[in-house]
Amino acid sequence: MPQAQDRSRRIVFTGAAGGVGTMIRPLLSRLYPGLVLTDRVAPADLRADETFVPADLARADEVAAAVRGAHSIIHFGGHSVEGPWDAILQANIVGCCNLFEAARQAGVKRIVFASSNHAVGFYRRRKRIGTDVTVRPDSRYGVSKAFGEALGALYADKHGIAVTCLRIGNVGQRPLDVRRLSIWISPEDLVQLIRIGLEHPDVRYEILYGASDNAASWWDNSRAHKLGYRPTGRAEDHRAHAEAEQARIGPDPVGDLFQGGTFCSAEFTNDVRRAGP
Ligand code: 15L
Repeated sequence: MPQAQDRSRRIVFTGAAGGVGTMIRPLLSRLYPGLVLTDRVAPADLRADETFVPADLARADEVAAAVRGAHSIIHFGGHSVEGPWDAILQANIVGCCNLFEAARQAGVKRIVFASSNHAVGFYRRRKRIGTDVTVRPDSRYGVSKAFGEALGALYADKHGIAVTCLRIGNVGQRPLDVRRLSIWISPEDLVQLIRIGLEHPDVRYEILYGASDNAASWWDNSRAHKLGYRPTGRAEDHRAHAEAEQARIGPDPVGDLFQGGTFCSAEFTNDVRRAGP
């Protein structure tokens, strides 16, 4: 891992009150004292020593106010599951445009963007994929994450912002089912990846998989390892729990074929032989 850089630099964390935001906020605050939190509503357990700036990502003026004076941004805000187009458009597409543009205008140097495995969810489970594959989104949500990755590349190449896109699997204390044995990431490992995005001197534009040390992984995460990632979570340590949960869920004839699971089977009207690489 790179050594922590000057921690007095202002770092803004969007989505601080969301599910993943709530899990990693204490770890991030410890690493980066003075972290500025933003979301539409304040986290329920906001502490006196934490700074919160309310902002709706769909409102350019509010986003600009939230990122003013920032050196770096951890962008985890937005709609975090599948939803109707209007919700995805506003929160994730307009929201991402507002965020990257406000960052450029504010002179932000680094952005870590929470992308998702659903940008590539239609790859088959028997495929091992790297970060250089064509995106194959499994949902409107997945399309919005692919958009965010593309926007990140534009701002990296055109404006020199160091952008790291984390294609996050599923964050939690342990894998929830058999699919998550392949894509699970512990909060601690996710924070390691965020640190690489905020601190590693070689970052210009990176796509890294947000996964712990999972024996059943579908992803080649060698670039993350090259940048110093040393995950400590091991999905296999939780296999018995994941299999017991899976037995209760039952089969999904479409979702079980593809990496994105239920995001693929939802609204599916195709023939499975014609779907996904
Ligand atoms: C995601 O991207 C979602 O934010 C999360 O809610 C989970 O659905 C996760 O993917 C997953 O694939 O398990």
